[in-house]
Amino acid sequence: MPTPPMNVSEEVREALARRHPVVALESTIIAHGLPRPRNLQVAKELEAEVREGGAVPATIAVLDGRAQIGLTPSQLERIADDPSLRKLGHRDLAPAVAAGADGATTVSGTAFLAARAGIRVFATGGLGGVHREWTATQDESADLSLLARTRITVVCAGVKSILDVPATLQRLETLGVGVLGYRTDRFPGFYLSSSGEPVDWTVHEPEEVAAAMAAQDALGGPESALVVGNPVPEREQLDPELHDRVLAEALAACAREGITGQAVTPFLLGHLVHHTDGASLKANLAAVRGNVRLAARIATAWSRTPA
Ligand code: PSU
Ligand code: MN
Repeated sequence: MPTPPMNVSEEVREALARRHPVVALESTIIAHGLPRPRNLQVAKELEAEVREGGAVPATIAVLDGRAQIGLTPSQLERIADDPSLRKLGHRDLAPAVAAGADGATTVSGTAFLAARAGIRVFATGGLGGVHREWTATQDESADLSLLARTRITVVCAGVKSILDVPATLQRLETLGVGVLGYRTDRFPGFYLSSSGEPVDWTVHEPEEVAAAMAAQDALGGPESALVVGNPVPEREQLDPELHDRVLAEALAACAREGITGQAVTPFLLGHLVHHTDGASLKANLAAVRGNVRLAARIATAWSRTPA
């Protein structure tokens, strides 16, 4: 067997070997989801939050055709600074490796690589999902199908509210991906605390998430993920009226400008930041920070769960 084109940083490797808590972080949110130069600062803050929570951060990206699990400060800068950096879903990993390319990994790319490296807990902002207008475009993020066959726990503030949330929840059900609401019986709404949609399972402590993870393993396959929906606190959410109005404008602009494929999500997120005067960015950051903190606690509870 050839060795996989993957470098696991020494810190992450040691932590995994000792069963010390590790939290995977994605790089697309840094490269394509947040405005420069704030994005680099956020990338560092997120890693610091993981450390404060007693876990080791493993930010994941592809550099010079090799998957990097755990980035050095200068590698993190490369991800944040390069405006032409590619966005890599899991299907893009092989071409990127073969081409010796650089790229930021999405939820699907990150979850795949994290699981390959033996990392069980992953924090992001909002998952990708089914786009509105799906009947015309069939645009459904590859995040969903990858999570249906990858044993990883993803802590997120729901799915991005730019999407068709009920359709995305339906797809998660069809694909057999478990969804837990963290201290809520409503699926979170990314920029908003609640999407208004119900979730079937509510947990209140990280230990309960770890128990569900252990039960997944005890039951055996299929190797699906566990989604933990962690709402942004209400006082930090985007004003729902502003959200609905600006999102409607963003969707109209997206259609008018003929934006398609991988460009849709960054376009919509960017439009919201601009047209809410940064209020959507604040809510997005609050959501991601909360998720990273909770992920560190879940990884800690998981590290204490008997193997
Ligand atoms: N969460 C955020 N901002 C982001 C993303 C998630 O707060 O930019 C990224 C993730 O990497 C996710 C991707 O996988 O958006 C979804 O893109 P698409 O819809 O093209 O699959
Ligand atoms: Mn898409």
